[in-house]
Amino acid sequence: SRGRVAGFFRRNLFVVFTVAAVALGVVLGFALRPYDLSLREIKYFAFPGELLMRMLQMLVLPLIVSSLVTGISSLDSRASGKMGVRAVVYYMVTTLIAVFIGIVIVMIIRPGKGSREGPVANGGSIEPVQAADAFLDLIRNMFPPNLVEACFKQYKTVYKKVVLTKNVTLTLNASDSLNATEPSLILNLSRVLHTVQVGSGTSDRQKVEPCELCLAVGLLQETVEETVPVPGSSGGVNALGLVVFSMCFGLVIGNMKQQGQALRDFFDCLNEAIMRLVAVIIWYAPVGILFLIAGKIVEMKDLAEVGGQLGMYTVSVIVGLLIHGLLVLPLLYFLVTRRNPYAFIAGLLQALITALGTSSSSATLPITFRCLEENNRVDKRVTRFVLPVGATINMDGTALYEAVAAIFIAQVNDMDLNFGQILTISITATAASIGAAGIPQAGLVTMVIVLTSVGLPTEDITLIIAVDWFLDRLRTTTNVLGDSLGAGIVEHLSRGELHSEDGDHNSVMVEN
Ligand code: DAS
Repeated sequence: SRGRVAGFFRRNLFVVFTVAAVALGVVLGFALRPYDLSLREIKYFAFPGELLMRMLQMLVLPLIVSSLVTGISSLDSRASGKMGVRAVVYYMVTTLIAVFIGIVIVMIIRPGKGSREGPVANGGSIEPVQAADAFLDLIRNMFPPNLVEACFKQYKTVYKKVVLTKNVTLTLNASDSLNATEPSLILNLSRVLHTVQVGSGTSDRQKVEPCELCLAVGLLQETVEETVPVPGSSGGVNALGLVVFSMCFGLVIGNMKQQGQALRDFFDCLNEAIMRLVAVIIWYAPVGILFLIAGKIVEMKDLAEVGGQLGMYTVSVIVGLLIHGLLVLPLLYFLVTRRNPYAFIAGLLQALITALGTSSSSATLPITFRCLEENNRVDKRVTRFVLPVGATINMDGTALYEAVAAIFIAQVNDMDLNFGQILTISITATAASIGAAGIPQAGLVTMVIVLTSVGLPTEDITLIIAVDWFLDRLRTTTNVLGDSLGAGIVEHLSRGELHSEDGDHNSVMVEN
């Protein structure tokens, strides 16, 4: 009936706008591709998208602190303890299921069989600019801007030479110096030392000053610090540390009965203020997502160059993510809550599309909160506790992707993995997904851990970099979906504690 349709559109106005924005972004992106915009022009064009990312990122730090402190201090330690255990068990179980699905799929489809394809093997023509810029983007997302700016100054010296020199050979001076005809090896993170030699392929190589950027890349090999941007400063705070601190702080002031009331009110008010800011930003989100998608479409390499193996690898990851995200997780939700999981997912559409547009689950966090609390009416005491932790350590999409990518690279190297190695990949893929930051392409970098654990060549990361910007969006969307369904499941399992808490609250109100 007309009334019902009108009601649907009014309730889902944002979703309708955002889906339209994604479609428009794709059309605009493809319309602009023939103009061969330079990377700088693309950056300017996509600025409205960058603006959305920065607005959301500004909210992440205060949101994580205020929601965790408020969420934990509003529950007694017994209830929050039980809720925490349920959340962590859910995270581990779903992440391991995701890894298992990934391994089964990649073993069935076997995308890596046959001779080696891909840019490194057949001397494909990766433009120095694209590879160098892919590298710069990767670094830019991983480190606090001040360190990155210092490196960029140094790197631009190299970068400028790379762009100006004809038929450039970019050699990453390593223990066994890697001589590559393309700078795609620039992503061979595990072997970069402190000098990058740039030359025109003749003997007159100029030795570039030791480059902080290589130092940063060397750090990248260790672990990817999971940083949350600090509003107004150029630094980042370690997200895991922030989550642990906020939980402890919430426990402490939760136990400071009357004395802690002022602080509890302060953080509750801060959380409320943040969510009101989100209500404003959500109007701008469709515009930002339009430009984020369009900018990426203009920038991406010709899909025609994506070889058969890479195509089958992409299909493997997508099939795995769809099975996990649209079948396994909803089934789990239904088994626990006996409710329709797809109605729950319908309420999340705005967050899922934001994850698709930003490819960052931490930037999507404010929208995820709003969808769960406003659309799905999940108890705030659950979302405030479960979401910040989930967005930091629960990444089903990333775990599945890393298992598939590692086994794909083994297949390309004609390396038969025994059961022990498959088990190692499962464990390191799970650990790498916990360690991965909720920022773009974090999963690509933590994959170094998985490859190294089974002796696979880390430079083969470059085989899959061409499609990573696209798969990152899908795995980030799966990550957000996993966190959100987790909140619904934990709420259902904790309804006993929550009602008794309500009972206590009501009884206190009556006394007052
Ligand atoms: N982009 C990351 C996220 O935000 C996932 C990944 O890189 O694997 O969840």
